[in-house]
Amino acid sequence: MYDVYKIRDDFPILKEKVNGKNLVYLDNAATTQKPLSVIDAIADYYKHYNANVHRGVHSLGVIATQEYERTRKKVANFIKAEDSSCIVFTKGTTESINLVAYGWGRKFLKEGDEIILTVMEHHSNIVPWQILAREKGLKLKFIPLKDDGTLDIESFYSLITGKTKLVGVTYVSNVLGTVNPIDNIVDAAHSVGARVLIDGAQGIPTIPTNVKSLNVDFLAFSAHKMLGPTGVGVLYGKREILEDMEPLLGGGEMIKKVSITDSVWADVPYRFEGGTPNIAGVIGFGKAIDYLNNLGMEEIFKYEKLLTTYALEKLSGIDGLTIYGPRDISLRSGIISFNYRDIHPHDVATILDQSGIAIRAGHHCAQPLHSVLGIPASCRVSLYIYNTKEEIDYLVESLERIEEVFRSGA
Ligand code: C6P
Repeated sequence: MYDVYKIRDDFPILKEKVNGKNLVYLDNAATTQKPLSVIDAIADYYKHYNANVHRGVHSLGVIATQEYERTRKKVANFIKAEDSSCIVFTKGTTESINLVAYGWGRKFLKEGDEIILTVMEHHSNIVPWQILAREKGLKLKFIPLKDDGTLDIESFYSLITGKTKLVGVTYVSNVLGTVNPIDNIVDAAHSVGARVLIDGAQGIPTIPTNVKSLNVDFLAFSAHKMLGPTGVGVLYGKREILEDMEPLLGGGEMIKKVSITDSVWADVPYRFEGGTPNIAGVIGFGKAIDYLNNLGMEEIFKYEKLLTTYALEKLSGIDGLTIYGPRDISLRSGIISFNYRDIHPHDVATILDQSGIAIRAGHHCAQPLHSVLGIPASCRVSLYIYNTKEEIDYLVESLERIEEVFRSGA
């Protein structure tokens, strides 16, 4: 196992003080912190070889293009994709899912076709489908939850029909931490000829993943939730599916030939990367992947399980604290949402902030899930590679103090 205290030195922000206290950053599901190697790679690009990609023959343009494309190969290796042409750079998971909706869905779906999603989806994997459903007359169906916060797979089997054309499921819930059974879902969807889109925003950062053995058709994820910069995301698609898709953005970079009457699209993946991309961000993302690979994804996965087990045990000991999501560690990740007595989640987060602790409070862009849970909002702690048991102890102490503050009316 890697030495968590040692790797913390690689993250300059972890030495910051917030409200006079050491920063305890427990909002990793929103975005993770960045190691120096990522920050330096971005600065290096601007300092030493800032140029556009895939255009110039001059030396800087060649270096920038090589570095940009090197990240594409790293991403392909990271998720064990067939090859790097299956990797499309976008600006995040949201754009990747929209690209599937409009590049694939708008072309291939027709009135009466059905899409199955889950009630635990982030808005990013609901709203694009609602827009398309309105445009095309599609039917959206939702897999419900069981009481333990896992998906009701039996219901899923009964929702799936010959009309199902797409099943869109989050790998890991950004609220419950539930890890979904992707292989069962893929098998059932493929048995009726439906495509499968996995929202990997919260799964890819911690679960060692092989897209070939999972046999998913699409996988979307964001660099910023796995040590990389904001403004960079990935859509993985099986090559034969990408080749049949339409671009989302028309413009420079994504064409082979343009006349005033018509255009011919570039090959995949460039067809989907119209305009100047986030070059510095993609290069920085390459360093983030190096960093994760150096620690080892299996080790990261194990450490997250250890820390999550510890956090669940400690949080469960707090009187009046309700945790949502599975208790079985094999079914969940390091995202833990809860409510504390009848104290509003925003109050909890604001008071914890006074102790230097960053957590998220609200609906976490998953309002349908909160409706199912029967709550308007929740507090959310989300762990990552650099968090420690001591930070969890400090969180627990600080939560217990909130109770005292409220009881004393201070
Ligand atoms: N969830 C959270 O605090 P973007 O913003 O495009 O990088 O990722 C969107 C997204 C899609 N799916 C899931 C499961 C997600 O968790 C997110 C982002 C953040 O939970 C910000 S709302």
